[in-house]
Amino acid sequence: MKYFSRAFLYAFLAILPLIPAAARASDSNTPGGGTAGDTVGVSIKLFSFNPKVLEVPAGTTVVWTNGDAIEHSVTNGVPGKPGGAFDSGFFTEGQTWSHTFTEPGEYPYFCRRHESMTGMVKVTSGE
Ligand SMILES: [Cu+2]
Repeated sequence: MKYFSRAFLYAFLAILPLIPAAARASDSNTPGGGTAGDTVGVSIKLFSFNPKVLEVPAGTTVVWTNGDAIEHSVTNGVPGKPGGAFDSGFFTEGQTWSHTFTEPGEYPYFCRRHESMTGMVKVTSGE
């Protein structure tokens, strides 16, 4: 009897670390926006945003990942004329920055340090 209870305890301890991970995965699939948008990634590599133009439904969280060994920013607006809707500040290789788009519209953005780097997020109503 004692053997079985110990085995059960070990089995429980073995799966314990998996529980928070499962909870996190579940949370990331149900953002507050409540649309099908979920989370979409944009990669930054070789001084460009990929995809350069991204169309998402309102409520979507966009995550930019910097794959360059140099700092970049994701700044709303066009070079020399920031829009003010969002600005990541500088982040470097391996780091991410995310923004949730709640209002439909077109959101151009650029990198403050490299003016050739531009991109666009088009947010649709999601209906
Ligand atoms: Cu840059």
